[in-house]
Amino acid sequence: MSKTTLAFLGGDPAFSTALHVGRPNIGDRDAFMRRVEEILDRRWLTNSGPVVTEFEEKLAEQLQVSDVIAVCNATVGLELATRALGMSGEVIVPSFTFIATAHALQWQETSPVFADIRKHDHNIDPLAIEALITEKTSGILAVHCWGRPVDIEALNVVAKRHNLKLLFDASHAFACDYHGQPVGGFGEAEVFSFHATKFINALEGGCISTNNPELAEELRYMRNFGFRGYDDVGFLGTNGKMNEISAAMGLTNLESLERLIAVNRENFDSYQKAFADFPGLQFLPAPENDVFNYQYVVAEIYEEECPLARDELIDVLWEENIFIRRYFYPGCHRMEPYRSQSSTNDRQLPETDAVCSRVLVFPTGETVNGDAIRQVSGIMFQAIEHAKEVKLAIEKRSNA
Ligand code: T4K
Repeated sequence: MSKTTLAFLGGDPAFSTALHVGRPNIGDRDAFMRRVEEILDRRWLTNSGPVVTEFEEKLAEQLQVSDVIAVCNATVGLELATRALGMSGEVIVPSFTFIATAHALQWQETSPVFADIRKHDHNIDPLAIEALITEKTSGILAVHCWGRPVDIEALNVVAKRHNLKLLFDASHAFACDYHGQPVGGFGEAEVFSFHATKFINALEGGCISTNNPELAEELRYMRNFGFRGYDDVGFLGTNGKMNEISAAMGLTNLESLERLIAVNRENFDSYQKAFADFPGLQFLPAPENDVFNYQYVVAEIYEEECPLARDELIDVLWEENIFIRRYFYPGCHRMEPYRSQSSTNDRQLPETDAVCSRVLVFPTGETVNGDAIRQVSGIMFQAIEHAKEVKLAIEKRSNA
């Protein structure tokens, strides 16, 4: 499996077509095209059309909740939910997440207060939350990072004890269970992303799921400018609607859910095998005994045991056209506008910093298979065999 020369050291790239994290999964193309034709014939393109309604019904079934509100993306979904739940002042949130989680709060003029994570699953640490609660705290926005559910029971206890709203960013966790129950029905509401890179994609899109019909009704009005009926605007709203083509894509992909889990699962297992003896590399395990979507293959590189640092491995792989990623480096608390805020810039988040320095996310999904995975591992083994030359080449480049 070893190539003659690493691209980083002057050879040709291993992959002529780039290997990406987040390459979209695409279900039955014919079914999608049929739906698109019907949408065009119907000339009903958005504003709660029949395909969006069908998508919402199927999602509610899948998530086992009373209500699902489809939205244009998860960021807007989080903004809508934050507002509808009356969250204001400060909301406690992990820093180790995609920046959208924090921005959605800040966009609603609510300050994200960053909590540290647990090393073993990269999720918010319930024990870190209580120390951050002040009289301004109105809620907790927890993220099911990489699809692994947070410790929902512990968060329920903290939220109840301090009378806080509990909202979940479930962007990664579609088709993932917590103790046998689908993520989607916990807390006040949960928000999923159907962005192109997500397990189920609707091109762009998202949804809010809840078991509170009154909250759902308010969210439906809010996503449509606050309209409660014809010419009747009841309160401040925005445009958070999903369009019909997005819903058609979402519905079509939903029909392939079992197959997509199987593909991801097989890739996940291939990665564990191919890297079993790689020094200093540890994969985040899948949750035991629960349904899981395997959408993110996440590893950590422990520099003291690996001949190359995490970022050196990234440099080598990118030259081979293998675009592994170091999500969510350097953590939201080290990005603007949060970095410059006095409340944030002295915050110590040691686990977040450590995980940010170690994480590597590998490509998976339909466009990746066992052969590609073995090739990726072959290159990484070759890179550590030639660690000295790689380090020298990096030094030369930085001095050039
Ligand atoms: N909360 C959490 C925890 C999230 O992770 C996210 C989104 C959100 C909230 C917000 O959800 P949305 O508002 O987006 O619904 C990507 C996605 O853009 C972002 O949606 C996602 N999280 C995040 C984890 O990943 P980037 O900055 O990595 O995007 P980009 O353009 O670099 O794309 C990633 C890779 O995917 C590329 O290497 C190429 C590949 N790709 C991408 C697209 C769009 C394709 O192959 N085809 C495509 O169409 O953020």
